[in-house]
Amino acid sequence: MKIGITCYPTYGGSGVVATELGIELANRGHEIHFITYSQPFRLAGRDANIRYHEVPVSNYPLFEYPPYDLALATCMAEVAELHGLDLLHVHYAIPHSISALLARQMLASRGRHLPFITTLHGTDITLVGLDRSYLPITKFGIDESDGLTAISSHLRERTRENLGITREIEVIRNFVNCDFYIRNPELVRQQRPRFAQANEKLLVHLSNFRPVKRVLDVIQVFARVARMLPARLLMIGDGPDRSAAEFLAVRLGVADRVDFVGKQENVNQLIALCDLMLMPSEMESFGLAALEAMACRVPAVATRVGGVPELIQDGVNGLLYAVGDVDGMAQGAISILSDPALLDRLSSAARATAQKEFCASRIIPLYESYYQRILQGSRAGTRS
Ligand code: GMT
Repeated sequence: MKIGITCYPTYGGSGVVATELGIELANRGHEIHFITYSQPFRLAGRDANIRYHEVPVSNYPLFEYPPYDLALATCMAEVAELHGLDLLHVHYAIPHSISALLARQMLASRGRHLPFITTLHGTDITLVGLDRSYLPITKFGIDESDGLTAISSHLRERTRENLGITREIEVIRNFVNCDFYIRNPELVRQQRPRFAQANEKLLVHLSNFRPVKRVLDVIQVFARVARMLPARLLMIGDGPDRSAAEFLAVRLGVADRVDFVGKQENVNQLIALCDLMLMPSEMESFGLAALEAMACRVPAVATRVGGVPELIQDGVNGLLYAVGDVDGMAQGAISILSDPALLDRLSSAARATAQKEFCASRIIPLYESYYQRILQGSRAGTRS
């Protein structure tokens, strides 16, 4: 198949999923065209079967707000026509599904059908989509999509409840490449001393440091853990709450034990050095960061929100707490880190969950068969 993929190419879960999906599909012989405003960050250096088309956005003095969604629609239609795309797959509804809808209409006026699939990732429904200025058009874009998927059952239900969507929504959960996200003992032996000494436990947090991630809770939990056992914390990522988190680390007297390493490209190699992930989010429609950690044998102490319980089974492959329960999360982390047998049991179960349920090799075929269904339906004039 020839597939056009659009996403937010910068750091963020939906962009990661879209990019990894394109890479996996290209490895399986499909021709993938990324249509985005900059090159997706995990795409660098990979080119077999993958093309990247940058959306040119002109900025005339008249435009206080350059109309990116129109430039994107134009680029989608051009790429689809030039390269004979079979379909477009857009990640994150706003504004991508509306741009895809315009591209479909532009091509229809020339007698060519270009179906598009929208994948919902979370904040496009739970936060941004509920904003009155975006809600009606988000609902319209979703209703008009030829195919619609959500990354968890939770998000499917929220989409139905919040937006009143009644059409079929296919649940295809986040995935991870289990050959790439893996703990390599030799790499751990060589690299771990960069971040922790042999007697210290290494905790990790990975996010875009937005308020929904509650990075201040990460620091609060870590400070409690560090009082009880020798430990260090790796903070991977960047975003609006980073400086507040750095300041809190100073205030709680743990700044010398917390490493803010910023945005990183090979997060798989960093996560695999750690013992435990902290993910105290206010909301996660799925929790890709926890899945990436679990594949590396790093269980997560997380919050029982959104789609997280579809990934983490409390006490089996990680621990779940109420949002804001920093004492509970710290207690849980301490109990895991001070009991090698428990840590080993949770680590093995975490890896097994990633491998059995969320490996790319299992999830990508679900997308492929969904694409086929949409293509057949759109040829027959029906909609999924
Ligand atoms: O919260 C983020 O990390 C960004 C956001 C996005 O759309 O880029 O992530 C959402 O999509 C991820 C990939 O599908 C999910 O794993 C995250 O749970 C989801 N974030 C939220 O729902 C807050």
